[in-house]
Amino acid sequence: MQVTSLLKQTIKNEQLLNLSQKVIDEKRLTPAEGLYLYTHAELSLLALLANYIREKRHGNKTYFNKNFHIEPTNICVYDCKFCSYSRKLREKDDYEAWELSEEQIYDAIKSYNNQDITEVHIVGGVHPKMGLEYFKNLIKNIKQIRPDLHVKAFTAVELEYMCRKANVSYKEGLQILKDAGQGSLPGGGAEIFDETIREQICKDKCTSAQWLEMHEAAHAVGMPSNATMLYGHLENYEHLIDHMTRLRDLQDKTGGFNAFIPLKFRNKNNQMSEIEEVSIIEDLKVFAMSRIYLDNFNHIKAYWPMIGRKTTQLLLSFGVNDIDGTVDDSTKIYSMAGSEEQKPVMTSQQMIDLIKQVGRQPIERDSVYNELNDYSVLELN
Ligand code: V47
Ligand code: SF4
Repeated sequence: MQVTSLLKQTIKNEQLLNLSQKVIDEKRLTPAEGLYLYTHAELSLLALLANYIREKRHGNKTYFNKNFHIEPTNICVYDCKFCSYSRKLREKDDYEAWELSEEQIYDAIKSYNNQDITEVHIVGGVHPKMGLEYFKNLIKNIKQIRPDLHVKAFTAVELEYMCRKANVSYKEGLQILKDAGQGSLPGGGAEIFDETIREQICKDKCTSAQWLEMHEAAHAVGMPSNATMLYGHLENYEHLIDHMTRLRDLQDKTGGFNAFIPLKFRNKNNQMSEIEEVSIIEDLKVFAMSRIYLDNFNHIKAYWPMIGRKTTQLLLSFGVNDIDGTVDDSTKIYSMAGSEEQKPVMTSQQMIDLIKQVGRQPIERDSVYNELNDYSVLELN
């Protein structure tokens, strides 16, 4: 398709016109071209291009799932400067530090026994005493209680620590967890791959190379995963393009990523609180550029507990085709960092309404994007 005469009349910059044509023709942007688009394009052009690709690929389909989280602990050996959630072991009497017992975790799983929930998302702080063996048994027991539940668990940061302590390779560690019943990996811990920024915001946890290596190993043993990108702090557009380029390269190699999830830095109660949160314009830009640049990621997800429901609705016109799940007020990472969603819970009906209100088609999916129910034609029973 040719760039229309309307675009030609509105965009006077020849290079922007050429890049727009390239995106419309589904040709891959180089890092330099991505950076040019990031720095020169109006938000309206990014929206147009991102929505064009989104609709070409998914039409109006907008995915959500029925899930909840378990955060076994917020005690963490690391000290990420943006984290509002973690506490040190010595602060255990602190009412804000928690460590769930196995029984508490199994009770949480059992409390969903009569509900058609399909996924549990398990992540937490990196606790010095919870290792590979502990989590292997935990997953085994969870699967015994609820065999149909998909277990999406552990960021690459938690996994790197577990494997190192257990003295096993990434592949060996992941295979043990897979055999216990783990289905996939969430995308956390990626933050920003650029080493100079990483050094300033989270220098003590797994490196960018280790994060990528862990996900490559997961894909090799047959576990798909997601990828995140923490934006709106010290980074600039070059760092965002570099981050996405490293992910795009790995996706070319393995094809194992399901979704890309930009995460907006929230500034309450952490060591980076002096940094102002970016505007909604920036949010829309980051998501639209993700859709445009990451041509080999099928799904761009807006995680509503972090970005809020209203922005999530807007983002459905800026490249996003997935809004995560019902969550059921089971995660504290974002409420503790100051998100407007202080009690993140949406019923399935609310998720369906949110999607329908902006003219999109609500599709319930499972954790690997098989379509389960099309709520544009079905009524929730
Ligand atoms: O890696 C922590 C982020 C991530 C803050 O894969 C913060 O489906 C902003 O990765 N401001 C963990 N972000 C959560 C995560 C995730 C969430 C939902 C779905 C999926 C998925 C993955 O939370 C961390 C870090 O990047 N984070 N603190 C903060 N103050
Ligand atoms: Fe620990 Fe994760 Fe918080 Fe970093 S972001 S301090 S690894 S809980």
